[in-house]
Amino acid sequence: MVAVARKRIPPPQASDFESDIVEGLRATPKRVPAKYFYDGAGSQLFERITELPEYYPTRCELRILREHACDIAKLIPEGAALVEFGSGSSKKARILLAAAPKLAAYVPVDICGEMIEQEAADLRPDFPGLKVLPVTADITQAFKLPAEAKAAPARVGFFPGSTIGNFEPHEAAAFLRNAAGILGPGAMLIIGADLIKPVEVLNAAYNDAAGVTAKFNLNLLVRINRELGGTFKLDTFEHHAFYNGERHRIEMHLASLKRQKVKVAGDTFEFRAGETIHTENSYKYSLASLAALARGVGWQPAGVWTDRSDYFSIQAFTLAE
Ligand code: AVI
Repeated sequence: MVAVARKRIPPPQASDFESDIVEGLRATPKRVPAKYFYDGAGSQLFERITELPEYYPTRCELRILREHACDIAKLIPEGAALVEFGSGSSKKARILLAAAPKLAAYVPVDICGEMIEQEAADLRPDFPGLKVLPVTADITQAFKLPAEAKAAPARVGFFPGSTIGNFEPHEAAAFLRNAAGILGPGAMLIIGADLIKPVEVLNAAYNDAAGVTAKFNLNLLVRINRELGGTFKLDTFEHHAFYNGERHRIEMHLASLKRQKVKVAGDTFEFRAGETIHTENSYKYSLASLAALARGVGWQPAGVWTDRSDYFSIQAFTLAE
């Protein structure tokens, strides 16, 4: 008898979203990774957050960039390539690109390939001398730069938006280490980081009067209901955001208003009244604490700019040759 090799059919794989959500809801305390906020509706809600009167970070960062673009540009070597980590709309990079005509290339890097290809097409006519070389990649992992960016005399990383604040401190250190590996010896890195400030200002920024941040937080449950057959009743969960002064972070949670059971992806999860799902941390740094984190993985402080209230910072670091 001839043995016939049976083709092994792999079992259907749960998506990362499904396995991360189920694992997070099984954990104690319950948690969900903040990266899942950004579906179509979540991204639009975040755009609205950036325009809220209470949400100062975006306004402060744009102001610092506009006021100090020339000083920042002075640190950028002739012929360098600017590599933006998680570029999105490239709105902030445009300010640097306009102030530093000596840049030879711009490499926007984002997980959403479609969006950066579109942004690249929009940028090219505005900066005709610049090579725009989009890369689709996860910025927390190692990825290769295009040959032209590798061959440039220097590479300058750009990581605005205080996205570094949404990483746990060990993840932030890992990001800085990964960026050093990608950009290589002699590189520079320009980071936008939110600063520690009076607790009332912080709490207001994440509890806006119009309720947009609450909607942004609750949209996670809408997404779980839609994509994973969840049975969350939105009016039985409430947005909670507060500054945790010991850990220098805003914590966002969704609190169950009653004892209840919820189904997600075929599993049942029990909630006590008042029990929360921890949905986001937004770490706030001091100039010294971010510098210490960066120094720990080889980046040396090279420049700092803040707004008049010292609410937000743009910080530059360099790597030894
Ligand atoms: C994207 N990130 C820097 C925002 C922040 O402030 O941590 C996300 C956000 N969460 C609530 N409001 C804004």
